[in-house]
Amino acid sequence: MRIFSGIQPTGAKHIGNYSGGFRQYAAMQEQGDAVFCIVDLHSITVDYDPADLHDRTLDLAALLFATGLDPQRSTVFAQSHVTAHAEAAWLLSASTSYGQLGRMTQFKEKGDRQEVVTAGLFTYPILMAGDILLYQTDIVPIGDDQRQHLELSRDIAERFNARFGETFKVPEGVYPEVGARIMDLQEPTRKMSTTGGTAQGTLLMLDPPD
Ligand code: ATP
Ligand code: LTN
Repeated sequence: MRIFSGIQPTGAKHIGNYSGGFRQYAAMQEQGDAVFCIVDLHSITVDYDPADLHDRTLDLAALLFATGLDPQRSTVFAQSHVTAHAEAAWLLSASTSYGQLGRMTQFKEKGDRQEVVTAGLFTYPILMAGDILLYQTDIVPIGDDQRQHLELSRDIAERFNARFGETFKVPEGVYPEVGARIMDLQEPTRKMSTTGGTAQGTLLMLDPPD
């Protein structure tokens, strides 16, 4: 069984990421052939500093190993090192509807916070679909906030298969039974997030115990 997930090297990682991401990754690597991708190409869709992104990519790899990913068992890599990800995004963009992309709530929320809304932020879910479909993925461990993107990935795979013949496995999302969406501790109507939450309401994985 092929397991695949991606995680962005932006922002400090918080207990929401731990609950929906890290915790599931370490548990799932026991169940099959697991591949984890540090999705640096996703992180350039919002404003970023190149040197900082480089450092954060390495820091995130360290955090993945520190929380239990075993490099002997799982494959961990940076998305930009495998050019097929960018290529797949272009090819799959021709099987993705514009209307469906416009309904993505993450695009609307993140777009509202940007001074300049890039085309990359809009097409971001196609890059994610390519990540998943390239590896003939069976299951994708993610948090509930990524449910809509995963459904879009499934739709793209089905549309492509119907048009060109069976090519891609249609992936299933796996969400934790408890803690699939940890809310901000100050603004409990929003999910905990370093990009969209409040600083006081976000508990970081590397915060000191007190
Ligand atoms: P943020 O919102 O903090 O910027 P993110 O969702 O954009 O984070 P990642 O760090 O790539 O980006 O997310 C890693 C994993 O953490 C994903 O599977 C995502 O679904 C999950 N996740 C993110 N926020 C939460 C949350 N508040 N509760 C549960 N899972 C979450
Ligand atoms: N969009 C996700 C990160 C992500 C991902 C993926 C998750 C990029 N590619 C493939 C699972 C599978 C996010 O914002 N957390």
